[in-house]
Amino acid sequence: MSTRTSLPPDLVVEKLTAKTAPPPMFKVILLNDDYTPMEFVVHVLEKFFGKSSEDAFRVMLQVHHEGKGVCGVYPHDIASSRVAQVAQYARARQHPLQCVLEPADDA
Ligand code: TYC
Repeated sequence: MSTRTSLPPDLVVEKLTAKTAPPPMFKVILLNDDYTPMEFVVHVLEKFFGKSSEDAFRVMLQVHHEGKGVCGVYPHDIASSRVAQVAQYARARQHPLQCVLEPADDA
């Protein structure tokens, strides 16, 4: 009666896989500069990336010492909107803080 039972099982599996394939992910990378106050960077990491104060402080220090660090990993629309929000928030307060996108997926 049902046509499903007569379908080759591999066709069903392929269709489900294509429907649930995850979107490409992007890292939001925070860049160091010599002028933005450390407290402001910690505040941005808490406000826009949902970090605890401990995590925000750790990421801020990593960026300060190593030049860059990952704030979070998101689908493209969310990642680019976080970058734009941070740029606008920092610029409105005369800080040169910058973050950029980087593809997170291999290949
Ligand atoms: N280097 C800055 C300072 O010494 C602090 C800082 C940390 C700035 C992280 C930007 O993404 C940054 N005030």
